[in-house]
Amino acid sequence: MSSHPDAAVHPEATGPAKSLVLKHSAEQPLKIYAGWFCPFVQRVWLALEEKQIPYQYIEVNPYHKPQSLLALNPRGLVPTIACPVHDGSTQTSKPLYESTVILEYLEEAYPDHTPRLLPSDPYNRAKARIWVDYVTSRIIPAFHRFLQFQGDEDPATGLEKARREFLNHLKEWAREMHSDGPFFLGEQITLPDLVLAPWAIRLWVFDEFKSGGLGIPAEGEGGEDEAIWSRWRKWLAAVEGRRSVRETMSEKEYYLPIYKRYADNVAQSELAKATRSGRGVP
Ligand SMILES: N[C@@H](CCC(=O)N[C@@H](CS)C(=O)NCC(=O)O)C(=O)O
Repeated sequence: MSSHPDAAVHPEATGPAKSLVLKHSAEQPLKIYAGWFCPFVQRVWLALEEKQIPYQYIEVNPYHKPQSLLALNPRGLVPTIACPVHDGSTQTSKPLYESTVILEYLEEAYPDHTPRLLPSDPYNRAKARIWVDYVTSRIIPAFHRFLQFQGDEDPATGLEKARREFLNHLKEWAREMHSDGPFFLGEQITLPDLVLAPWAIRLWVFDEFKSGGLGIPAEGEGGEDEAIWSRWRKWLAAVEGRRSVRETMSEKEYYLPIYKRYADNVAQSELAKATRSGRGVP
């Protein structure tokens, strides 16, 4: 089999994430098969760190799928986890995948680990899930349509439209935030924050690669949207300052070639292809 066109990613985490990987390289019943660069992985990694759940970090290249990954997840996507399962007196493990499913699993399987990442009240919990889903079904596809956009700058059809649609989704999400925050539901970090954080801290890709840049107005320049962008900035500052977020990040120079392939729309990952075909996320 010829090698995947996206397989040339740097083989391991760098910077702060490298230290964290080293701290979690020893054998543990719960294992996460991860790619250091992957925002879906980072969602789960953030939850493990927030909740201080013991885990073993196993780096795999999902564009060069090793048998160890395919045996657990036939689609060969990261994150994939191996969950400890007690079968009588023996301990075995069973696989799980899909970042949001894994997040829910961790919340239920480790009830004594705080912070709780969903509200205790059923209505509020359901409501939080709506905004978790909004990130996956609206914000991320719009992020990738904007990032992978090729073509003109026509305000009605071009890059400007892709940018506006992305920013409108961010604003709609931000409008639902707790008024003081700083996090989505208030003082505590919860799932809506964790599912968006990996993309929020990668917003520099638009200034780096797209003509006209990201386009979120600078402080005081948001016009009628100033209040909502101000709330967004407060949220983003809280997320960027969070230990779990800082410690799961690698050095920017290693993300650059990966995101350049998306910005040039030549990436062949399932995510890139799903964006091109209008399917959203893989
Ligand atoms: N829906 C999945 C998406 C995971 C995903 O797309 N991961 C990427 C890396 S960021 C991957 O494994 N790509 C391999 C491929 O495209 O073949 C989730 O939420 O976990």
